[in-house]
Amino acid sequence: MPEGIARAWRVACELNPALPSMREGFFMSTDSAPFQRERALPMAKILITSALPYVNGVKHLGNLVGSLLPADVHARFRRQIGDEVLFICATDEHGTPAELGALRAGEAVDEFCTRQHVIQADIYRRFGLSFDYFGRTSSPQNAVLTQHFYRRLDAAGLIDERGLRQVWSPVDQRFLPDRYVLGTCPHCGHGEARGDQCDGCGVLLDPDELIAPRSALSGDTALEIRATRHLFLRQSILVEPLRSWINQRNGWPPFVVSTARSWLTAELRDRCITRDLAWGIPVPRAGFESKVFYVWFDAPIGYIAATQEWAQAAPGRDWQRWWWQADDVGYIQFLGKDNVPFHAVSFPATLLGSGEPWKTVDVIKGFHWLTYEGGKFSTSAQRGVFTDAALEELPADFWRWWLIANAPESADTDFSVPRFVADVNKDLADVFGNLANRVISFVHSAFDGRIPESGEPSELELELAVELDRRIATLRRHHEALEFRAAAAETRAIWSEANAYLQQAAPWVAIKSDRARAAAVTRTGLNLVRLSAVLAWSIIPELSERVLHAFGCGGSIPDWPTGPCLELLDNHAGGTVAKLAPIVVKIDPDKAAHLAQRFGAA
Ligand code: B3M
Ligand code: ZN
Repeated sequence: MPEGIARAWRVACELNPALPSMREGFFMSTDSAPFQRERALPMAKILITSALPYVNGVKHLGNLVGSLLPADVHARFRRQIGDEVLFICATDEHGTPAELGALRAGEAVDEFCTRQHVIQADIYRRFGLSFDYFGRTSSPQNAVLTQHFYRRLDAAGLIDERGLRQVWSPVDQRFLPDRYVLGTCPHCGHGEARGDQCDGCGVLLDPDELIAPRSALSGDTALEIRATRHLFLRQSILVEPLRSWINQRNGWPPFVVSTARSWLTAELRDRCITRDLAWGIPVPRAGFESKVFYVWFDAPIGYIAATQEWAQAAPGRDWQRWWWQADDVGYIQFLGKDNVPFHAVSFPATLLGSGEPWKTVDVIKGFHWLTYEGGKFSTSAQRGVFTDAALEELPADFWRWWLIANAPESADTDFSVPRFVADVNKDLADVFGNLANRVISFVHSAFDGRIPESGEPSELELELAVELDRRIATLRRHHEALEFRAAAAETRAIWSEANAYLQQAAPWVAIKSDRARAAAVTRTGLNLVRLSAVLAWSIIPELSERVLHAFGCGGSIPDWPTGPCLELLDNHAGGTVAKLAPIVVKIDPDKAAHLAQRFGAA
């Protein structure tokens, strides 16, 4: 340990007797003990899935923040701390939304899905979502696996064939799913009510309640009610295994636990897992040739199937170590609150009911809604900020930052253009961007772009280091506990701390009288900038990369800092720092007005 640091450390101990990491030999150790706190999930192999976005169209910011983005931030963080991560997602391609989407687009369903999958994959790439694999539930793997689960459940006596009465269209020559039947709502008179729900008054409906029902496909009004047969998963007899499974889980947000429990206490209904659709996974059973599995039966199986796709895409990959007898894997699912019952009850029912050693989820991180200027984001009504439009306007990290800093974790959060613009300008431009650009331009004007080596840390740097040690430990705890808003707030607090230090230490003043002091402060400032970028990388990867590139260390996963900050801040390895163009350009009033006009709720 350099003598200067050792001396400084002794002073730090005097300054702060409560220092957690004050043990003998601390500096010698390269382990991360001071930062190792109790972790929500202490395993080092982490499987992460985001709810699978429906293929039927470009998603809005609410979909992004409700599953995809926090999953990405967590995957990135886990990679930074050295965990082995597998981050899997896919498009959810079956069911009526895909069929209707294709119908509207005038395309064959499979072509429609292929095209939409590519569009979504491209958007997520541009948002920096670091999936290990982005698959499709229409893959052959998913068909094989879904049929496998059906057979296992059937063999276990968990499948029941039951007669139902359903709407038949003579013109379409098919049974119509509830939402394919349109008509007048008996409650509010809305003329475009669907057979499952009225968008006029929100009431849940059955198709036979509609006045003057007609087919959404052909307009056929000569609809009949005919007998048909469907398969039911007998969830009711799985209540006790499910209850004890849920009781063994930890770290779920309270609302996720209560949603799951409410499904298990209210008499759990058997679930119809087949549909009269042409598009979907065929049901391997006599008499079911014209039917497919219900989209919500095959979609979560898609997590496993997409892992198989990933494994088949390159040699040396093993999907089973993530899903089969994988007790050493920590599995976290990210999803919006409407998806909780399917992940906390239905999918576990499939996995447990199979009687096979499949990996089930450890932590379900559910999210509330992002509302849009006081109302609902809506894909069907095209209301809100859509992910493609968002990227046309501003860099991905602007959106990523705001969404994570305002993630709807414990309640709904409202998006509004003025709030978004104010927050981004303040946090990213005034605090983060300003910090990076100010320090890097100073090292160029005063030290030729070289990280200065002279000068020693003073008490000011010691206090700063002690404070940062504490803050970095806190930040890591927030990430580990999946507390996204708190993680963003702590990240911002670290940037502010860095700015406050520079304001106080003022190297641009010191340089006039004490070059060694200016050197020490500049070195500290540069390391603060680098550290700020490393700590923010999971949330704003692109901005962070630009900063790290200036230090010659971009392009790879930046390791989470494990040493004491006093050492980190005094580091002069690396030699030079490249010039850095302003990394965050503020959203000016004209642009803000344009955003308000384009995205403002009319
Ligand atoms: N596609 C619904 C949704 O995007 C559905 C999720 C499937 S997760 C297996 O909200
Ligand atoms: Zn109505």
